[in-house]
Amino acid sequence: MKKYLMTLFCIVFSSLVLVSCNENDGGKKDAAGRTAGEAASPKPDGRIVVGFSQVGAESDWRRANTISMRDTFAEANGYRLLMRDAQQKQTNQFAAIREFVQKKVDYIVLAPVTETGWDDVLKEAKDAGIPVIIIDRMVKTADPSLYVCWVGSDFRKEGGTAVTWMEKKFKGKEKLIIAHIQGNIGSSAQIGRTEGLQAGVDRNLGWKVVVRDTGNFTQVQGKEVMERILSEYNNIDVLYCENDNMAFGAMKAMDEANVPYGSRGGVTIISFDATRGGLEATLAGKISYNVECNPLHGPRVEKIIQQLKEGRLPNRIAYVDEMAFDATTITREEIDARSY
Ligand code: GYE
Repeated sequence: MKKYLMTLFCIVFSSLVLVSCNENDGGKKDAAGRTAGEAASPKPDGRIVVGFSQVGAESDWRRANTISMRDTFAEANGYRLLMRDAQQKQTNQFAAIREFVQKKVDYIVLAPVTETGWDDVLKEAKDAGIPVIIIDRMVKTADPSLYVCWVGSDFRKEGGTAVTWMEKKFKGKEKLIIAHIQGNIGSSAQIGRTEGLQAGVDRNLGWKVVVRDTGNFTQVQGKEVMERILSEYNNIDVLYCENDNMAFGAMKAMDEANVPYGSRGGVTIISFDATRGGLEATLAGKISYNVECNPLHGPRVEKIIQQLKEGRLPNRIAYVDEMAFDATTITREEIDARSY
């Protein structure tokens, strides 16, 4: 009996030690020099104040992301959300972050338009003791401790998924003429999806990207870029389009120019995001392959904030799970299950 009690004591004691080792307490630094920061002091009304610098409202994906953040950080859930729409301009994001610092928000959430240029402004937030959480696209900073963590998609993997599908679909085809409409240059979503395609071009000798231009993730510019492409080329096999909204614009341009695409033959369209509209176009056979990108980051950010509140450091980098949809196999149920 005595032996049994001793063993039990040892197990309990060692697991307590393990737990306290796993959880970083607020003041301690981890390898990246991060701390969980001061536990947020609730404001007089008891709410946690979150400053959110959003990229803009350029796409359906972005709008779904905004709704997810608004729903999660609603007053009814004990939060006050200050959201600022940067209209795709980094300088507007600088101004928003400075405003949040001045207003002494408890947490800053940044969805950065591009990866670089953040060092100074994030240093200001750090000096003010406000933890910064990055979502969606990444930032590159010289000092890794300028933000606590990042959650978003593996954009390079998304590009790779699309390319694997292309390799299967066009196996044995000697020459493949590709037009490529990119997102905001310098954003992680653009960089990753472009790198994915480039890797495919590098290993498939017959693949030629004859035109590559940015449509900044918007429908209007997607259409403009496609009009320019059609004025120069009449032999495009594949349109690799870095989001659904630009694909909608491109399809409009092709409709107007009477250029066939999708299941009617002609141009094969590959798109990213797989929003409801994008999936409808996939089911209709207009977009042949649509790679999912999940915008529902609100609950993920809330989990991070809860961890920080408890003085724990969340994972430095967290990728979300994603899939892809093929026009020949997608079902109505899959679209109906989609909330955005
Ligand atoms: O694909 C696009 C949006 O960064 C993942 O930005 C995001 C991208 C998304 O405008 O539609």
